[in-house]
Amino acid sequence: MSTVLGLSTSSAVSAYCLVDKTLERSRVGVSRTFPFESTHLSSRLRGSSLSLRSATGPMAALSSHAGEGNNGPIAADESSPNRIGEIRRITKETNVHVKINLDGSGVATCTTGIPFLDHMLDQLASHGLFDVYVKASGDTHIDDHHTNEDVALAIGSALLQALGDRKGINRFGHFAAPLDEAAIEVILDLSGRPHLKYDLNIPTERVGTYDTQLVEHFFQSLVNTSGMTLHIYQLAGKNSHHIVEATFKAFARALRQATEYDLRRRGTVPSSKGVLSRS
Ligand SMILES: [Mn+2]
Repeated sequence: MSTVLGLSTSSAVSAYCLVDKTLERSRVGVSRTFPFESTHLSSRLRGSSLSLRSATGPMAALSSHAGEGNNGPIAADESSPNRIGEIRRITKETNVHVKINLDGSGVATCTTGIPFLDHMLDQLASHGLFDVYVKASGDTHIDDHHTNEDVALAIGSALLQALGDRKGINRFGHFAAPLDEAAIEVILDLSGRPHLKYDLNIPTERVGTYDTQLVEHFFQSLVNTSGMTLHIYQLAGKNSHHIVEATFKAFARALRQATEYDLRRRGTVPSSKGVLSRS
């Protein structure tokens, strides 16, 4: 009974409770159309229908995969949890609330007080097909540094939470994205080990009001809390806006690859050690 709904594990149940409680006590005026509520239910149902179909044989699983394209959550087995992470991070400098649904549909609701960062987080949702909610307020009267950093730390922590035990995922992601003259390559591993190789040469100090030094700091912060190995290489590019935007697009696509399920894994941890952790 509970396996039909994909709720046979305690982590799935706790994720469900977490979201419901959060919606009840939310202080940020989440509307009734907030994507996490609807996609939560639909992903459970879609996941369960795939599980039932895959039970008829491997070819049925493959055909249902093809029918869904890359958009649907591909359940590794009928106990796949809902992969939602939620973080509230409150300091004297910032107040950040982040929710990420890895099996979303690309809905972005991002207001950080930093317009260019909102634009980049929209890319993360749209190209990663994640539902991304970010509400942040911070000491931007000083500069954007603390808010940029704390948003990235919270996104990394939310990713870590959403990934759970990482069973059945591809783990690795690799994508190169062009944007006109710019081309950026991103290689990542959801290894549990934080490491950033950052090789961008952004020619101007700012894009809009956004300090381009904050791009590296954003990814370093995200890497540190998520436990991700991330390489970013600039293949080409002259326009700062294009370079940064192509970076976020390539990152989103690579992260989508890495977080999606590998059907042949059948729900096992993609590591010869049998565990992917941050230690
Ligand atoms: Mn743009």
